[in-house]
Amino acid sequence: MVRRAGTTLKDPTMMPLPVPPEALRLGPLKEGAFTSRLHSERVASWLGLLLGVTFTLCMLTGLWSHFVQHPPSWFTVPAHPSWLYRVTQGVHVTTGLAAVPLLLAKLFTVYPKLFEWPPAKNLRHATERGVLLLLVGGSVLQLATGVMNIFQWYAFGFFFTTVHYWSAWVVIGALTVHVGSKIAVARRGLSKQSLVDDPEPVGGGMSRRGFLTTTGVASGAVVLATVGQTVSPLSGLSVLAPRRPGDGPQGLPVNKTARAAGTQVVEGYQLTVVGASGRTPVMLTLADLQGMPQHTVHLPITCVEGWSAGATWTGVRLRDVLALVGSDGHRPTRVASLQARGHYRSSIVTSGHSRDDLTLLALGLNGEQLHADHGYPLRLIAPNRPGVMQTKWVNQVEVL
Ligand SMILES: Nc1nc2c(c(=O)[nH]1)N[C@H]1C(S)=C(S)[C@@H](COP(=O)(O)O)O[C@H]1N2
Ligand SMILES: [Mo]
Repeated sequence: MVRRAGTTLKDPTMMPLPVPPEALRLGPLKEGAFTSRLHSERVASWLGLLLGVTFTLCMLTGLWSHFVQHPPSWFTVPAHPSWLYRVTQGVHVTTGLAAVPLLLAKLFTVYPKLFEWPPAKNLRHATERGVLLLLVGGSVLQLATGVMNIFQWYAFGFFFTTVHYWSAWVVIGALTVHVGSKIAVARRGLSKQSLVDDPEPVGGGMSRRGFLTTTGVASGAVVLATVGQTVSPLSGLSVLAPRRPGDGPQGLPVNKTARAAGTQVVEGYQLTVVGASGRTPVMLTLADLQGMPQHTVHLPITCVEGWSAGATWTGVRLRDVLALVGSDGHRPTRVASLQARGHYRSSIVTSGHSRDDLTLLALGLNGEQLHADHGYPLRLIAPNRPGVMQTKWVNQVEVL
């Protein structure tokens, strides 16, 4: 979008922008302030399409993750397929990361529009620009907090989950309005005709095609450098992933260590099982738990931050423990830990999971006794469930 006076277009591929009054023609408001051929509708449309696809996948999987962690009363999260959350959260984090280069390229392509003149032509135009502010601000916030969360860098002063979730709704709303108002422009930009109307300019510098290809390659490189944190065979490529399958004690990454959680001391351990009110709680020692029927399952830990790793777990079925206090697992159950503080010191298990054969209170991991950092002496492991809900250092099970 080269700024030009009037309607005398030398290059019909660039959008005409009216010029401000003489006195204001300074800096970016000057005529011809933006000369790059990359500020074109065709480039903006292609990047918009790619962003639309990555954002939609990222949002749907993100909403699913929120839903699973905060299920409404009418919904029971299914325990199967057991790998589902591993896939949806992998897609969430991967598409979010892929969107980073795409968003930067898109912002570069369209930023001359910031200096559009007049700033607001009418109410509709002013509203569209206001919504754009929310869209750009919200998207930058989403991607920045998401990336920071992956690296567990909580430099912001707010609780990540709440801000990431609510700003997602702002982005969804603003994106819907934006796509609605730009659909005609995007169609034109993506059509074959746009290649005729908007040919590759001759001369030096980067071509539009080259810019799009470079952005696509950057986005693909980001994906390859991180996707191995959940796709184990690619873990060797994952130079940017902070955690990979195989890292950590017993071949499994750790988010919170026993030291950080303050749960190293477990002398005289007992599991308290609290049934419906009126029933006497049942206390189980480690020997009691070891004396119950043992089961072995292969299930992944899937951290919401995007890493995941499969492992083999051995222990007692949650179902069998609940039966000791006369519960059939239909009521929600709180699984709590020795940890005194922290958001993830306990989790709720609903009937889809408590009644499932694969839901264990595990004593062993990959053929050994649980490592302290993996929740010794006892941890919850259930299928199709976020890592934050796989409570470690369990010392209480309570039917709600
Ligand atoms: N009590 C307790 N359990 C917890 C956590 C915690 O902070 N406290 N972190 C959870 C998170 S965020 C993840 S991803 C998994 C990590 O499991 P791992 O350390 O066995 O790999 O444990 C979960 N269980
Ligand atoms: Mo996690």
